[in-house]
Amino acid sequence: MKEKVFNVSGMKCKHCVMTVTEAVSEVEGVQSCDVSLEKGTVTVKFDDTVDESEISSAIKEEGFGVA
Ligand SMILES: [Cu+2]
Repeated sequence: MKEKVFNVSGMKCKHCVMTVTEAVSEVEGVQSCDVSLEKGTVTVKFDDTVDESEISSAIKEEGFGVA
């Protein structure tokens, strides 16, 4: 199990949080996803089978920026 904190820009409201949470959770192998709107962070726990780029891509596809 790995854990990474992604810095995500563009999240402005609870709807954005839901959108990001759903997109990340849909990536196969992701165990949990915790979004902080205040900090602009997305903390993800995932299996070793998952590449970090899959997660950042899922976030970007929803129109948000990943640092
Ligand atoms: Cu929003």
